[in-house]
Amino acid sequence: MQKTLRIVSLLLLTSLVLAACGGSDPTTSTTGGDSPPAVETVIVEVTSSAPAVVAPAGYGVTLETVKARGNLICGVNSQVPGFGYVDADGKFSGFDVDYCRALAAAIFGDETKVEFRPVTAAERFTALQSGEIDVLSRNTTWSLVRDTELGTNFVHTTFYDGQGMMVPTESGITSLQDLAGGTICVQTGTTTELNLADVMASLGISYTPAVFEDADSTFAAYAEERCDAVTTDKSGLVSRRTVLADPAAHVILDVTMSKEPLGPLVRHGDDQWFDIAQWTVFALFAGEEFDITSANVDSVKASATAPEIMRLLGIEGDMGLKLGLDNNWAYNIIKLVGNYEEVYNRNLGPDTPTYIPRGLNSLYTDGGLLYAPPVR
Ligand SMILES: N[C@@H](CCC(=O)N[C@@H](CS)C(=O)NCC(=O)O)C(=O)O
Repeated sequence: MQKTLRIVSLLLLTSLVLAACGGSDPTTSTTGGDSPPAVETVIVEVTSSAPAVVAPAGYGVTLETVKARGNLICGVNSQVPGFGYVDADGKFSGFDVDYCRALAAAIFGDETKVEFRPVTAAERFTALQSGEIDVLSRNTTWSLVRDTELGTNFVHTTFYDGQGMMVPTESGITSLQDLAGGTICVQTGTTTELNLADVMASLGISYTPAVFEDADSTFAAYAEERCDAVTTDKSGLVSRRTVLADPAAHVILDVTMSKEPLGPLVRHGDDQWFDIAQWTVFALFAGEEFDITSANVDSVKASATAPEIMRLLGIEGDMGLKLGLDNNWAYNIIKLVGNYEEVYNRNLGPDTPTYIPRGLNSLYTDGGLLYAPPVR
């Protein structure tokens, strides 16, 4: 009874809000006051014991579209080795690219059902807003403006970063102050460009920005010595240094100019899709936390007795169904793509050219910031 009342009152409230916002007004409508205002409301029964949830229009649309299309379209980088990169054969690889594969594994039980769509810094938000891509996974910094005005929602951070500065070793530059009067190469449409202005102004250092559209042109200008330094996320500097003619001839200064929490983002308006994108990140963290890997996930599943592992791997609790997915969603992520540590090491680990020590990107149990909420 209480549940019914709640649904009715929420529907009424929705109707009133719509009417107040210029929807059909029952007192003036030419179709007569008898017809109720059109309310696009979906009632979703989450479980038999849970209260009914009134979902707004838009809820569930993205998953339906992706399933009907038969693949996920993921906006990625193509010029940043270790994060998002396309090789001469058209094969995409990288930490952000593997997130797309994990999301496809969660949805389809097949990590290959994803089309990678390269987008530059300036293009990326429009591509997401317009529906050209379903999700953006491209070293993108979570900020207030991007989370609100751009019509996008960041899911949990996958890589904690900070902005850095790279210079030729032989320049002898060791601090930002040494760059006074110099020229700094920077990419447009990025937080990098904005932070550079803020940090240099606060330190009272004058400089000339040399602004470029994409990573290739930014770093080509730096390689041609058209600027004294190049700035971007430290991960981007590590990455792009590997493709300079002589990586050892360049040094990343020991300064961190900003916080750059990087992670995937989705469009506003579809909370189910947000939850799927977000819990894909958490499944990667949880896999590492519980020592479940692509190699042992089948044996862990066969012998699991710990309740949280059983829920994560779909043995009990219907966790996948609550997301609108199959209960094997997290099993498929770990089996087909790996846990966070596997994804990290494949792309950024000690055996890769783009090695970045885990640092803040360690589990909370190892002194880092990675922490998945309970799977229950
Ligand atoms: N995290 C920053 C910077 C991200 C960014 O776009 N970095 C550049 C420099 S590494 C990049 O990825 N460029 C690749 C491209 O435009 O293709 C942001 O979100 O604005």
